[in-house]
Amino acid sequence: MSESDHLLTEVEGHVAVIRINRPKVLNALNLALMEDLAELMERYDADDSIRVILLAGSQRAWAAGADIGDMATATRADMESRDQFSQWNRIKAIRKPIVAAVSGFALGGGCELMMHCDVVVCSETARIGQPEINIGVMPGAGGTQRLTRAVGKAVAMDIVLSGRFLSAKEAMLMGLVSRVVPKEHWFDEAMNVARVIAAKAPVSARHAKESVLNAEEHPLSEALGRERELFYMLFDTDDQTEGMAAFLEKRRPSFTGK
Ligand code: CO8
Repeated sequence: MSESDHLLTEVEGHVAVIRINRPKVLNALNLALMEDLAELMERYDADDSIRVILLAGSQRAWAAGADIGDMATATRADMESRDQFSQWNRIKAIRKPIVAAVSGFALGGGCELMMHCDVVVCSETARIGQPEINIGVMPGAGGTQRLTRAVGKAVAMDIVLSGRFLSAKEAMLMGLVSRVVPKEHWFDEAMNVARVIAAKAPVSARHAKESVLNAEEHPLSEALGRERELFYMLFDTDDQTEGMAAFLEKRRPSFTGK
């Protein structure tokens, strides 16, 4: 495992694991961490040997939000000149699947980071929310938009305006997380999901991710048009030939990402 101050990384097969590591502040997200996270993710996105990125917090906290200490005395001009959302845009642009392993607090910017991930595996202990209103601000990294698209207006309003924390079970019922598992399995189950996705055809995974995300951003007819294009493009890949041949020959496919 290699180590920076706030992010720990390791690679297992085709899965790159990044762990957020600021335990003293419950993995609060500061500018330097977000910059390093965006850079690491871009590096893995460009690395052909990596097929899936697994982003994890600790058992106690996925991330308890943006670092309040960094913002407490900031003015509007300070916040604008930091241009912190450019790091979030870089993470949004990652093309490979990102699996989130979430345990404990996923709050504010932590919930927003979770919503930037593609498959969210969540411990039954998770507490998820957008409590910015408790400290005199509001969500700023997509919390009012992605949350509303995921859970609908009435529930999003409740979460954003009351600042209450959801249990993992509630979040699951609302479609905000993909799976809830017993607390001792939160990381292993996320790793299993990452391994399963890493065994699939990588170009299919990238195209499928793009297409699902298009549902959030584009009108239906436009997104359907792009889906069709992405589908056709896969017929130019070796992995389509291999996948279908393997099925007909009743053997496991061996995907190369070509
Ligand atoms: N920032 C900085 N420090 C934090 C944060 C945070 N977000 N959350 C917790 N900490 C620190 C605490 O100050 C405390 O430090 P110390 O031990 O030095 O006193 C330590 O972590 C442990 O926290 P608590 O003692 O409070 O632990 P509890 O178990 O009692 O409570 C809670 C845990 C409920 C998670 C509580 O710490 C809490 O409410 N934290 C703040 C949650 C919050 O308001 N998050 C939203 C922040 S604003 C935001 O995310 C805006 C996003 C905008 C876009 C993103 C831009 C980057």
